[in-house]
Amino acid sequence: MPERGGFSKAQDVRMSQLLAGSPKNWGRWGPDDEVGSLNFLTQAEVLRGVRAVRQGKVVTCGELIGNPKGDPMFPGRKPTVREMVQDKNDYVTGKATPLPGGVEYADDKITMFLQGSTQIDALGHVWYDDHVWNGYPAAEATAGGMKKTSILPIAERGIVGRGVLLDMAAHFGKFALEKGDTFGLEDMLACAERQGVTIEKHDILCLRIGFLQLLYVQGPEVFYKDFNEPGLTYSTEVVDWFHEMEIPCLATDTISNEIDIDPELGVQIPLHCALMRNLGIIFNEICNFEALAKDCHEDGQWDFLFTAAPLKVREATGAPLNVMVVK
Ligand code: UVW
Repeated sequence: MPERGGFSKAQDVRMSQLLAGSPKNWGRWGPDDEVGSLNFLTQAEVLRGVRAVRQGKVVTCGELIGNPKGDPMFPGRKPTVREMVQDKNDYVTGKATPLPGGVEYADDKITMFLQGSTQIDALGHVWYDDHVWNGYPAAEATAGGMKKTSILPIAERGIVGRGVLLDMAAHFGKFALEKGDTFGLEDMLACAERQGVTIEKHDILCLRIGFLQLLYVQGPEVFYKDFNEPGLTYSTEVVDWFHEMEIPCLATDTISNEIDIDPELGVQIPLHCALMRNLGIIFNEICNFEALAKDCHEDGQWDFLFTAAPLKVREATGAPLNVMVVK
């Protein structure tokens, strides 16, 4: 068994070294699988999620697109642009002609990064060692569009099961975790205990970090300076726990679902590699858990039916959606 610990920043750690002995679900659901750990969400698991519905409350967890205060974006990506294509003025100026019967309509379009708001990553979105989820060669899988492990199989299947929210920011006594703040498995379990909720096998794990809300408070200049999102940190214990608990989906209100740059190792987004690429866990990013967390603090119910279905975009690396939970 390859060594799984003992690495340090000084060693210029490669992901292939770090994760050499890390568990993998490749082949577990056959050589053609493209939905990974969503396979854990069987009909029985959907019904377990339905049993978490006890009040009939519906909360949506999509982030606002086109927020005048800015859309939270991974550096390098461009904000979403929504343009009006036709409005009432076009009829007034004669640019547009009413439909037969005198009906008029407005139209618009958006240009956006598919990863530029609340979205689900395709399983092939991130890789190392030239292979994406399930062992597909990255060169073939991603050539000019995702030929394998695109968002489409996930969009066709949908994500429905029992979800649990952990308010990690509140656990640390903060409104929001700040750049570079990290936490690990023990913190998540302590948070669950404090909230009085049990994380069960096959649960969809939702983490509130609060960090993206700081964009609206601080403004983009301060928010993006020395950008290093806070979040869950890589460790063998974290990876083994996700593996043993057979977690199908990790949803957070940050852009990357993990601390961007590991403070100990200096590597970037190792959990994308260990959890998404190796275990096939679906990443749902840039959720807005503000309303959900507020509601959970008020009624003490931290579990719910979690439902999500990204848009069916052909060959895409990810796709936006509006996550919806029912309590
Ligand atoms: C990267 O930033 C590379 O990915 P994600 O949007 O999944 O965080």
